[in-house]
Amino acid sequence: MGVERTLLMIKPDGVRRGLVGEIISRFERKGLRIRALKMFRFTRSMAEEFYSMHRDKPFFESLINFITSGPVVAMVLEGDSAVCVVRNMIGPTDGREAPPGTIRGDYALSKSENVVHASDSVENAEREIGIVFSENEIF
Ligand code: FUP
Repeated sequence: MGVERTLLMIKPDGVRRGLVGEIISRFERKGLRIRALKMFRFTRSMAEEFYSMHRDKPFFESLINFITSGPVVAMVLEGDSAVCVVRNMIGPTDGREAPPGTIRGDYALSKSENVVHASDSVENAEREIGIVFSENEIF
């Protein structure tokens, strides 16, 4: 609780489909502050570190292939209870099950290509922000 920072990332499918502006505007309208923002492409080793908790999962290889397939747009969002608020706004992992009104519910029809990523805890947020951004890129 209190003011938190979280990492929100528009995945390669979201960038390819031209959803960047639409997605960013949802978070701005909600009242979250953008503290950092950039477009970049994951290297393989950076992606493997980012998703290290999934290393032993059967979908790991396809996840790494997908997340390195094109540029992503990542941002640090800040606000009251930001981790939980942003997770609720993106919806559950599988776009087929995500309710309408959530980003995945409105734009995804897949569990693997699900448009966005958001940190699931304050600890993971700090870890992920540290992988993606350097201190002088955060305002
Ligand atoms: P989420 O926190 O909702 O992004 O979901 P997870 O941390 O469980 O999974 C991270 C990513 O792995 C998902 F966004 C997509 C991918 N994944 C699959 O491709 N297949 C699965 O069965 C589960 C996850």
